[in-house]
Formats: sequence, structure tokens, C-alpha cells
Amino acid sequence: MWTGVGKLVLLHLLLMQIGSHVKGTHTESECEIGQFQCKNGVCIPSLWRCDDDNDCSDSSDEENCRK
Ligand SMILES: [Ca+2]
Repeated sequence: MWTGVGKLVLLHLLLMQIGSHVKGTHTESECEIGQFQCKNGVCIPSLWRCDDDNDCSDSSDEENCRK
């Protein structure tokens, strides 16, 4: 269970990590292993899929979820 603040911190760390070693070598259309790609192209950690929280901003991470 992630709080809003916890997710933001995690996202920030993730972005810093990604930016430090794949900068310029990655296209926006591909996500890292272990990430889920939203319909709008945003990559989020797979853990954030189906957690009842709209992380993609288009809610595509909450689609096709088994409840
Ligand atoms: Ca989510």
C-alpha cells in the first residue's frame, strides 16, 4: 500500500535512476523491464498497475484488471 507521498518519492528515485544510465538511448515508446506502459506512453512500475490509483493520468494502468 503506497501513500501519495511514498509514490512520489519512489517515482523521483526511479526517474533519477533511469535518467542516469539510459539517458539518450531510450525512446519514449519503450519501458524498462518490470514496468508497465500506459496507453499514453508513460512508463510506470508494474507494481502500480491495478492498485486503484490512476498513475498513467489516462487510467490505462487500471484497465483490464481482475477484481
Ligand atoms: Ca495504478
